[in-house]
Amino acid sequence: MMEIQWNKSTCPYCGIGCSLIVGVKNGKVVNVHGMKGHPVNAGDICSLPVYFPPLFNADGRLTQPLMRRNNEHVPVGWDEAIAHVAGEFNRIIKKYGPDAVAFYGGAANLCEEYYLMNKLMKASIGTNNVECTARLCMSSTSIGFISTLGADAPPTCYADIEEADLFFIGGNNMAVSLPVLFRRVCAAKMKNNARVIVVDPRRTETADMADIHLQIKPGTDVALNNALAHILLKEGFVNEERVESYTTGLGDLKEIIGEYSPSRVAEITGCSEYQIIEAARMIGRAKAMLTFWFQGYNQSTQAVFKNNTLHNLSLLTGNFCRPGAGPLSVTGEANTLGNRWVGALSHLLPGMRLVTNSIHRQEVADYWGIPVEKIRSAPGRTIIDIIKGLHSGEIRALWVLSSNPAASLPHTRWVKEAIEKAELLVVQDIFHPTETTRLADVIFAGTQWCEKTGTFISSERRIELVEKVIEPPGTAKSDCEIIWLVARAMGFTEEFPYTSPEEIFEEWKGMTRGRICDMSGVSYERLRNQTGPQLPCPASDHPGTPRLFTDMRFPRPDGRAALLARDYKEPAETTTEEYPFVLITGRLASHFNTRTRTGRVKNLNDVEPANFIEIHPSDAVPIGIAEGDEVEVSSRRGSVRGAARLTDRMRTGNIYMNFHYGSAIDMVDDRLANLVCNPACDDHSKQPELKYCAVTLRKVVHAGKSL
Ligand SMILES: Nc1nc2c(c(=O)[nH]1)N[C@H]1C(S)=C(S)[C@@H](COP(=O)(O)OP(=O)(O)OC[C@H]3O[C@@H](n4cnc5c(=O)[nH]c(N)nc54)[C@H](O)[C@@H]3O)O[C@H]1N2
Ligand SMILES: Nc1nc2c(c(=O)[nH]1)N[C@H]1C(S)=C(S)[C@@H](COP(=O)(O)OP(=O)(O)OC[C@H]3O[C@@H](n4cnc5c(=O)[nH]c(N)nc54)[C@H](O)[C@@H]3O)O[C@H]1N2
Ligand code: SF4
Ligand SMILES: [Mo]
Repeated sequence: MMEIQWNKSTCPYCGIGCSLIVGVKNGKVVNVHGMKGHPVNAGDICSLPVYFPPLFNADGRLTQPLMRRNNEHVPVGWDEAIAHVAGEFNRIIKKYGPDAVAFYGGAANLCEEYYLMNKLMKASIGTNNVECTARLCMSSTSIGFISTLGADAPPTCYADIEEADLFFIGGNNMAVSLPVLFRRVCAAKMKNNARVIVVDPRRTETADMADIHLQIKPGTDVALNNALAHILLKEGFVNEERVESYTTGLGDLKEIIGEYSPSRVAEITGCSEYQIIEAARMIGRAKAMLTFWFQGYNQSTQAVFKNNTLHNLSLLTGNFCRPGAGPLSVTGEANTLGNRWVGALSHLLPGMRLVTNSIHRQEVADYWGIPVEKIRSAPGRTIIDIIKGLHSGEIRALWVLSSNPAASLPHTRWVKEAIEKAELLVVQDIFHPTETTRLADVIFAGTQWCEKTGTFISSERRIELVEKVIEPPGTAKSDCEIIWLVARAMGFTEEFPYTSPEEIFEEWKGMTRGRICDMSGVSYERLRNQTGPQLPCPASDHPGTPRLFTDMRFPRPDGRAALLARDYKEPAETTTEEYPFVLITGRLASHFNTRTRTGRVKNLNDVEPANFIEIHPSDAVPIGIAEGDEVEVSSRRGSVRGAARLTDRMRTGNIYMNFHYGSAIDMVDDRLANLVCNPACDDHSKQPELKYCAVTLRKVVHAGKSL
C-alpha cells in the first residue's frame, strides 16, 4: 500500500486564494483540505475544492482533441488538430487581416498561459483582440482603481480584516461567494466588536449579520454613496485640509454631492432617510473602515462610478492605506488579478501597461524584440464587441480557453448565433459537452488544477505556485503546451521556444521589474519552499508588500488620489408596464459559475438539484404564483424558466435567479438566466449590466399551457 503524498497548492475556484493541501495516492487525488497555519485561510476551506477529487475522472472529461466532421465531434490526433487550427488562423489572417481573429479566456487561468496568449496575439499576430472573463467580473474595479488611484493596484490585504472596526460591504454576498473570508470577517466582528454595513437589494445571508442593512433599489449605489459623502461633509466628519493634502477634486465633489440630500436619496434608493444618516455617522465615527464591493457594483452600467464614489468615502474619512482601512478588492476567479497584470484584456499589455501608452508599447516591443509598430496602439475589441464582430463578419475566428461564453455572457441566443457564424471556433476546455464546446469546430483537451504547473496571483497580491501532482487523462496536454504548439505551427518557432512553464514565468517576470506587480524576487524555487509573497517583491530577500500607498502618495501625475464627482443615472433598461419587474442574477454556495465542474459532482448537485426563481410573496400572489410553481421570466431578449420560491428576503418588484444552470449537463435549454440578461455595458469599463434587466413573470401551466 502506497502512502498518501501531501502537496501544497492553492484553490482554483474563487479569488481569495485559500492555501490547500492535496493528498495523492496511487497517482490519484484522494483528499483536499485547508492548509493549517497559512496566513490566508489558516486551515479553513469551503465545500467547492473539498469535492474536487471526483472531477478528475468525471463523465465528459476530455482526454483527446475532437474535431467537427459532418456535424459530429470525432476524436483526432494532436498533430492534425494543431495543424488545422494553425492553418485556419493563418488563412483567415492573410485574407482578412490580424483583427479578424480573437482570443477569449477565463480568469482562473495561470499567469503563464495568458502571458503566452498575449505574446502570440499582441506581438506575433499583431491584434489586441485578447479578452478574458475579467471583463465580466473585475474590469470595473480595475478602471475604478486606475481613475481613483492611478493604477490597477488593490492596496489592502486580508490582515486588515482583524484591524478594522467597520466593514462596508456593497453588492457582495460574501457569505455565499467568499465563505472563508466571510468567516474571517464574522470572527473579527465578534472579537473586535466591529460594525457592519451591508448594501444589497436582497436580505442576503451576508446582510443577516449587518448592523445596518441598506436594502437599496438595484442600481442606485452612486446616489447612496453621494448622500453618505454629503452627510459626512455636512456633519463635520471630514478634515478637509488633510484630505486635500492627498487628494484632488474636493471642490468639484462638494458641488455635486450638494444635490444628494438624504431626503432625495431616500426616494431614489428606497432606503429610509434615518438609515442613510445612521450609516454615514457610523462611517464618520469609524477608526478603521474596510470596504468590500463586488458584482452588485461591477455588473452595472454605472459600475466604475459606483467604485469611484465608494473610494470617495474612504478618502474623505482618511480610511486609506493604513492597517484596517481602505478598499479590499476580492476577485471572483482564482487569477483575475494575475490575468489583469499579465495583460489579458484588450486595452492592456503585460506588467500593468496600456496599449494606448507609447512608452509602454516601446518597453514591451523592446522586451519582445519586435518593431514597436507591430503592437497596435488602439485597444482591441472587448468581448461584447467580439460578439458584435462575429455577427458583422469582421471577426472570423475565435479561440476560447477555459471559459464558457455561450452560458456566461448575457443574451445567450444572440451570443450563440454570433459564434455559429465564425469560420473557426476553437475551444480549449477540460469537459465536453459545455454550452460552448458544443459549438466548436475544434476542441482541445486541456488540463486542470493539479494536472499542470504555473502561478496564481490572489486578491491580496499574493503569488503562489500550483503544481502538477498527477498525470492528466489520455493525451490531454497542458494549456501552455497547446498554445506554444499552435504558435509554432503558425510559424512563430523562434518566439515560442519554451519547454516548461518555469521558462515562461522567468520571461514574464522580467516585464514586471520596477512596476507595482514587481516579482523580480520570486522564483518557482522560492514559492515551493515558502509562503508566496505579496507583490511587489523586488528582490529574493524581500518579504513582500502587504499594503500599498502607505505614504499616501499615489501613481497619479501630482501624487494625489482623485476624489471623483459622479452623478447617478438610471440603469440601461427601466421597468415598463410590459416588463414591470427587475431581475437580479447571482450565485449559490454549491455551484461555481457555469457549473461545468460543480454540476458534475453529486454532493454539490444534491444541495440545489434545479434552478429556481425568488419572488416576494406580494408580487407572486396577485399574479397567481405559489411556492414551487413553474414560472417563466421574460425580457425583451428571451425567456427562462424555474420553480418559484416565495421569500420576503426580496424587495417587492425585484426577482432573483442564479446564473449557474445551463443546458449542457441537464439537457434542458430554458433554465439559463443569461437568456434574458442585458448586454448593455458601463461606458468606462465595458462591463455588462448582468445584475439588472426589466422582465415580466407568468406561471406556466404544465402541458405547455400558460395562465
Ligand atoms: N459558491 C460560489 N462562489 C463564487 C462563485 C460562484 O459561482 N459560486 N463565483 C466567483 C466569482 S467569478 C465571483 S465574480 C464572485 C461574485 O461574488 P458576489 O458579487 O458576492 O456574488 P453575486 O451573487 O454575483 O452578487 C452579489 C450581490 O449583489 C447584489 N446586487 C445586485 N444588484 C445590486 C445593486 O445594484 N447594488 C448593490 N449594492 N447590490 C446589488 C445581489 O443581490 C447579490 O447579493 O463570487 C466568486 N465565488
Ligand atoms: N447573468 C450573469 N452572468 C454572469 C455573472 C452573473 O453574476 N450573472 N457573472 C459573471 C462572472 S463574474 C464571471 S467570472 C463569468 C464566468 O464565466 P466563465 O468563465 O465562462 O465560467 P466558468 O464556468 O468558470 O467557465 C470556465 C470554463 O473553463 C473550464 N476549465 C476550468 N479549468 C480549466 C483549465 O484549467 N483549463 C481549461 N482549458 N479549461 C478549464 C471549465 O470546464 C469551464 O468550461 O460569468 C459571468 N456571467
Ligand atoms: S473560499 Fe474560495 S478560495 Fe477558499 S476554498 Fe472556497 S472557493 Fe476556494
Ligand atoms: Mo467573476
